Amino acid sequence: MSTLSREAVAQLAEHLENAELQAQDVTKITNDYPTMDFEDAYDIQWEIRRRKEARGTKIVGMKLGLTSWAKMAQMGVEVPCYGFLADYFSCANGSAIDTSTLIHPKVEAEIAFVTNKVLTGPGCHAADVFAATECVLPAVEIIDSRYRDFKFDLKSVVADNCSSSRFVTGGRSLSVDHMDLSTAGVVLEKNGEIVDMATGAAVLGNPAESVAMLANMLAERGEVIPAGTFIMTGGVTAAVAVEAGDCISVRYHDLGSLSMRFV
Ligand code: 0L1
Ligand code: MG
Repeated sequence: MSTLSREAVAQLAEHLENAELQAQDVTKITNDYPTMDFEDAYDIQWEIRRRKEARGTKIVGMKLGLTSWAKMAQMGVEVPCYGFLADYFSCANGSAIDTSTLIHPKVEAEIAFVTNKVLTGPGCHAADVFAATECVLPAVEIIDSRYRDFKFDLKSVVADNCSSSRFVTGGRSLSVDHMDLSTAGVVLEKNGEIVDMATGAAVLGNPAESVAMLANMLAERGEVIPAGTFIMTGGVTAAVAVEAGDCISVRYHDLGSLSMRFV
């Protein structure tokens, strides 16, 4: 049940989107709206999405955040969240990412899905996801919370599009029949040194569970995952802070590798 007026939702969406576009950090919005609920938070996120689409920005995918137990514990939250990916978030594999447009970026290694059938909740489960998957491929998310020093609570994060900022994908796509995602290994290197390793099981036991969770969460708003949706399922590794001068390289079992540098 929403608690915020339409005016407050619109004003908070403008506030958070401006923080993103101007790379200016802000304090968490629940400081001023302590009684706002999750429906309000998603209302603000969907209003940010509507604002971007009204200016001609295309939505090119969805992301789940906080889908690993380790990351939920690190951030002090207990449930995952979802956000959208805008066209200008997409950066080519091997590209240089401009940190002057970001506040305090961090990178996360993820496994992404592309669907080929609509997925509808409630009750969507991993088997539905496997049956509706065109391919899986590697992805690296660059998160950039608009909140000062990454200090937030989950409602504030949801309103802020779950810190979505940039992403890199590419590598090699595979049919989900040809790999066991839960044991697929990922090695994350920063400036030539290994900083984290994980397997797909870090994400809810299997990243397909994350896609099912997205379908079930969208159903609460009467939304579905359309066929052909690119979905990033959440970090298998911890989020690693980066700054200008850093190079990131991620190697995936069977799915090739991704790299980027920050300038
Ligand atoms: O993609 C993510 O897991 C990030 C979710 C938002 C929380 C954060 O900024 O760490
Ligand atoms: Mg992520």
